[in-house]
Amino acid sequence: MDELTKTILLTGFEPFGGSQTNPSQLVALALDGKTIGRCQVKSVVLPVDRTGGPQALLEKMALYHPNAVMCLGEASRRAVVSVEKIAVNWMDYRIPDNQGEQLSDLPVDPEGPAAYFSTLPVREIYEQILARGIPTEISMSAGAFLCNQVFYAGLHSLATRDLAVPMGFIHLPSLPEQASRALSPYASMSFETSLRAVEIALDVIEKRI
Ligand code: PCA
Repeated sequence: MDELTKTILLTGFEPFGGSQTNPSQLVALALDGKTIGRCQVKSVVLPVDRTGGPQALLEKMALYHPNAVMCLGEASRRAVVSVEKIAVNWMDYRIPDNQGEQLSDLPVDPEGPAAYFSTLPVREIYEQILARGIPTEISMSAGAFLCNQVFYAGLHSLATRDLAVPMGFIHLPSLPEQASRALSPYASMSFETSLRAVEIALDVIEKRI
């Protein structure tokens, strides 16, 4: 029997912006402890909090020493799975975080570079998800809220410590139950489809680490 020698840290976010749920949290928790090839998935739910969010990610990275990091978030009103290519050194929250703080026009790290590329195989993940019949895209912006901030903070931490641990981010659409309750209903994706997309991404990552 193959030994489980590798760890993939998988993160989701708690609900935010008045929502009761977050698909990224549900998908991350559904995969916690799962075995993918030689890898074990360790899942964590991050707070939507300007300090607590990045802090929780960096703490779990220090605790688990993962071989890869895959972060998930919800992008409400996006219709397809978004495999993020770029994290930018900019925070310009469109809504307050769960502590009521709304940061405007600030760097994630004043010492850091303008941006980082994802260090996961973005195009391959996108192609594999698409090949399995799930609508997806390569996205060139993870926004300027907590998802981008955590994505940037993780990549910056790995880069400044010279750690060759691949890290990336996937945004998931809202769930049908969220999108149908909005004043003007919008596009959504079922939990099962989002879960499958993330499993496909983890399969690609497993083969690379
Ligand atoms: N989505 C937000 C933050 C938490 C989440 O799930 C974002 O796109 O920044």
